[in-house]
Amino acid sequence: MSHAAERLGRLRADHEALLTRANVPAATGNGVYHRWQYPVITAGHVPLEWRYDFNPDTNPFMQERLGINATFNAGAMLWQDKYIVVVRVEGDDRKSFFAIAESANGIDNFRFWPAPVVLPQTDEPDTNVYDMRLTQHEDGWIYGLFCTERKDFSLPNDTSAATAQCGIARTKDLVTWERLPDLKTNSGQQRNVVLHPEFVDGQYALYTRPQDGFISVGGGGGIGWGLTKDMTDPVIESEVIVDTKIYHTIKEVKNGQGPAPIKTPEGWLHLAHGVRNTAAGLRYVLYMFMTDLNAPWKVTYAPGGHLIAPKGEERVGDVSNVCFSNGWIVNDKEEVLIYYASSDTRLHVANSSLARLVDYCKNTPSDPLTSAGCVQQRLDLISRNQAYLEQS
Ligand code: M1P
Repeated sequence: MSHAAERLGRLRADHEALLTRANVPAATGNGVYHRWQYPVITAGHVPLEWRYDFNPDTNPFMQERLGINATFNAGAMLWQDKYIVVVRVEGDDRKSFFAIAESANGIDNFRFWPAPVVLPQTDEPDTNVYDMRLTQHEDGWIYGLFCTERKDFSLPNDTSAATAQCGIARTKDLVTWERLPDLKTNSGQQRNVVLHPEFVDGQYALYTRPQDGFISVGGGGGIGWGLTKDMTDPVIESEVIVDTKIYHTIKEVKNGQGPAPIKTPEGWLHLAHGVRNTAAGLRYVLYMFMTDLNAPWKVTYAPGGHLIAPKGEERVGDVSNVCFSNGWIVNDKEEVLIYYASSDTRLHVANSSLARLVDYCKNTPSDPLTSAGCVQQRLDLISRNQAYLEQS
């Protein structure tokens, strides 16, 4: 057997072992959600035929020809009884693309579909695309909203200058995608735009994230909300802020809507990311809030602090100290699987339930915004516990 053939055999065996590895629940959680020991998708999960030239004549050393750097920030949905994630796959060349992987239980054994998503282009081609949010809209389409990044030609000599806007595609089968025009708003740039699953006042409703620059949101105050009549000509004339950034909180620098919200009898459940600055750079954590069933732009419950923050190995990666989520799934048992990425490198799952997440949102005290207020919250909890222990 040639060296190339023997090496390919070993690569295949290792790949299959990774794909079929059973996931294991992590040690006791906090009662809100449960982490799992292994990431659900890593760069190593990407099919070998996307990376290697299998022909020993053209690849005698069986070298990786097109490497994969990271697999992260995935949209998610149930599709034909399978848990589907639309993964941001990033090549060694830094460009991201979308690829779908599926699993029978949503916890392990994810396998990519045979080929990446072919995303049609607009008249202004994307340089880079990432972070697709999937929405099964009541109009019958599945929409994928994502960030389209292009060179900022107003700064021709700055090779880092970029612009971010909301790209839009839709599909009925997750295989063939129709590209729609990019979203137009009155904000300079947009990222983390998400389509609400229902019409509001007969219009499409979108969560936005107005921002002045590519990284800095500047005057853009938080997660926004706007309406558009037509997704084939998507224009938002005015945005209101649903959830603002606030000094000395987990969302002091910026925030962004995660996946499309989940409808419950008690309101819409939202997952979002909040960003604060530290001496070691930005820290991204996940947090939740709920909005009114009939007015999804009005916050009804805002639990203080983070839901999920990067922990242990999750803290290290290409962009360290980052938790980010743009996908979650509710199954028919009302379990909620939260797909979150760590440090822009790999994808994890945490499981919870609608009941637990609603309880979390309704009963976790809001951030009192001062140390003295936080001490008072602890004192109240301690005295309630003392009273409970004395009478039980
Ligand atoms: O690197 C962390 C995240 O940074 C961006 O998010 P935001 O627009 O909120 O700053 C995105 O590029 C996201 O993909 C990335 O995970």
